[in-house]
Amino acid sequence: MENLPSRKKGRLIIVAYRLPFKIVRDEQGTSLFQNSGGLVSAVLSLAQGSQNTSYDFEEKIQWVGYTDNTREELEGVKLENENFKAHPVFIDQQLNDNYYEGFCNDLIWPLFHYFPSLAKFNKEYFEAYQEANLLFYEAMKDIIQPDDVIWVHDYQLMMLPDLIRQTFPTNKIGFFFHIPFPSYEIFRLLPTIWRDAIIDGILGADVVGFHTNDFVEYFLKAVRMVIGQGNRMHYVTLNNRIVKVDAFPISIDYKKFNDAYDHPEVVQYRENMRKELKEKIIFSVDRLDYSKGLLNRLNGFERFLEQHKDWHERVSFVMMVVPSRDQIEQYQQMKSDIDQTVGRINAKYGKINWQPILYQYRSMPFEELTGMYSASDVALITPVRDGMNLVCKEYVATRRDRVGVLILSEMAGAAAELGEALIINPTDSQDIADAILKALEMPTEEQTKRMEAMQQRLREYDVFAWTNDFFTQMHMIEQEHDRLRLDYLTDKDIKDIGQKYQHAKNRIFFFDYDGTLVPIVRDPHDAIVTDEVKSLIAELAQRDTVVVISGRDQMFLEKVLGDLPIHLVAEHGALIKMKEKGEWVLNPAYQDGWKESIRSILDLYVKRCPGAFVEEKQTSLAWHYRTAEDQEYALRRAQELAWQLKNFIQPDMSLQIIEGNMVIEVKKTAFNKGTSATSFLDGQSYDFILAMGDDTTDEDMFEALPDTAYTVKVGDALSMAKKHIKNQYAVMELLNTFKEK
Ligand code: ADQ
Repeated sequence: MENLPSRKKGRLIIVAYRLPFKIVRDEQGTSLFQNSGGLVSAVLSLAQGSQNTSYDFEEKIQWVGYTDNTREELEGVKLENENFKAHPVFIDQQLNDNYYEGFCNDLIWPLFHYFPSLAKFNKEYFEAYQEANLLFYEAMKDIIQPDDVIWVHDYQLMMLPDLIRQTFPTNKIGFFFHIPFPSYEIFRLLPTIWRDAIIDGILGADVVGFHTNDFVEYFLKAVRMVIGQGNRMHYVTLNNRIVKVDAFPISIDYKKFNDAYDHPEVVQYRENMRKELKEKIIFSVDRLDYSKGLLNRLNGFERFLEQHKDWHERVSFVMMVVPSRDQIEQYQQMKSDIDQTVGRINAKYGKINWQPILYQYRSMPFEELTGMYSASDVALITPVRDGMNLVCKEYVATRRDRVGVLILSEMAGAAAELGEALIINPTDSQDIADAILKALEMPTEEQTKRMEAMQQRLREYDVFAWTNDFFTQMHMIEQEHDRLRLDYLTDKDIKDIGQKYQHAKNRIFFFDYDGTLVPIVRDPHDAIVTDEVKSLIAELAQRDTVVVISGRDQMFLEKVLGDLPIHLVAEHGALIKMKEKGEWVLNPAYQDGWKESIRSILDLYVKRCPGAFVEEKQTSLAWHYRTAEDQEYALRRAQELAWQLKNFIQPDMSLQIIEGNMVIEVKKTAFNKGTSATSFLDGQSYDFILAMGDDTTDEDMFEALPDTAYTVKVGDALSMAKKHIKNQYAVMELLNTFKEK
């Protein structure tokens, strides 16, 4: 990790759909019952500072969230306990029905869990979602102070980060997404305006977190497709800021679950269960939800009973389901399907003294939950889609005795971390049945070996490490912002540069071509440098060293600038013409033999996009779409192409994709404008260096040049250059100041 400056001060504001405590009013007054969920303990650890290396939060945690109490009920009530100060958001019933039950749970939840047929695309839902997000913003806008760090949670608040950002441009905002972010094929089912609003909303944050790398990739693809913005190492560059998108797999309070094993009540509960139930216990616990694969699980268990009569009367499957969202029709239907299936299986296989499935529809207190975890031989966790799934982590953490077998769906985010579990496909009943048999027959030593490996991982990355990880990223993005800036050259700067130039003895200029020496035009062939610019460069070249570094090929550069006494660099550093030698030389780091496979992909996209064309340069391939007939369509194709190339190109191919202005280019990674520029400094002692460019590829040059260099970005995209200049005409004005007076 890079060196971090000392811990930052400020308050922490959490925004989540719900407040962290239930507010109960009776004759005695008002009581606050604090939740014991994972997020609450994680956030508390942040505030206590013990686990958090980046921030030193002051005061109590401010928590903004919905309450079902009315404004009148809470009039004059002190909404705080020793840890939290609550800022309630009041949403009236009808709005909440359309917002929370509707847009959140009747559209986003099913769609993002890959149940598009259950998703309801109601216009009123979307309007209510916007309105409710605004209510959250209204509830917090008056409490935000300059140093506050804001952490927004989950799919109920996707538009909130941008709402805050509009008025509070400098506050640090984090956003964490607790459910799967789906592949673009699913995401694009949302109406265009909705998906634009969701992506814009989330990108208001500085750091955007998901549970797994897959979700990160899917989100980045959605960003690329919706706003046309790519990313560099998970950083998305917006006009004047950057957003870091990364995976932070949420975890649990490992110690709390591990310690529970020896708690007297838990020990008692475990012993009772072992006495009362059969030789082996299989256990599952979830909220009632179609994403949790409850019916698939029952089918798998039934298949097991059908195929393994020798296990009849020896195994009990305890299935606990927590009531959830039972106002929604699909959930009611699912509950009745589960009731019926359990009834049918028990009737078919049960005996007077044996009920194969013990099913209960209720919540469990912590001691009972951990008692069941520690009594069970097998935990059977089979979601058909789950952002992470904490139940499987809790099961592993509770097993202080280091035995027990976890059967886990490959569709849970947690499967990426818990490879020692028996990983199954939840839609395949046979797979589940086979895993149950394997688990019941697994020797104790093997159980321990697998359990220990999983425990070690969870012990090291518990929920406190998770929050620390997130806030370290929040802190680091501040440093990153300091590196990238948007400062325009002032008249005074120009005067200072002019004076430095006059006093320097050995001077060198690096110029990009398109967008710097010539304006960007529709047809690249028309970008011919004017006589005025040429004479300015020619004059500079009499006294100073001038290098033009471009992505263009050598023929073009030769045609437009070949007659000037300057160095020319073509194809981002692959070909160099030194002015003294006057001939083009291939960079020795270049290796051929890669173009064929890439060319066929680019050609395919030419067929798919009328007007686009492939340019084959000596050392790179470029797919241009500036000339495409339908620009909007071409942009979508370009985004798809970039995505496909990214998936196709393996690290050992040493190829790089450059998304330039209306062009996608593939080239070798062995050189770039940075390595090329610095090669001109080797063995020389320049006391005046000035580099100018407008393209993303010029960033390599800005980064590589020494600190003493003047680096100037043309345009207003965030850059590593020290200064910005408005456009190509301003470049001319600047160059004019170097003219001999
Ligand atoms: P959930 O869909 O709620 O969370 P999960 O991660 O499994 O799913 O968390 C459920 C929690 O509820 C666990 O802490 C569990 O102990 C508790 N629980 C379940 N059944 C219970 C019962 N009968 N009685 C008492 N407690 C019970 C969403 C996403 C997940 C993601 C989490 C956290 O859907 O994918 O892991 O957020 O980001």
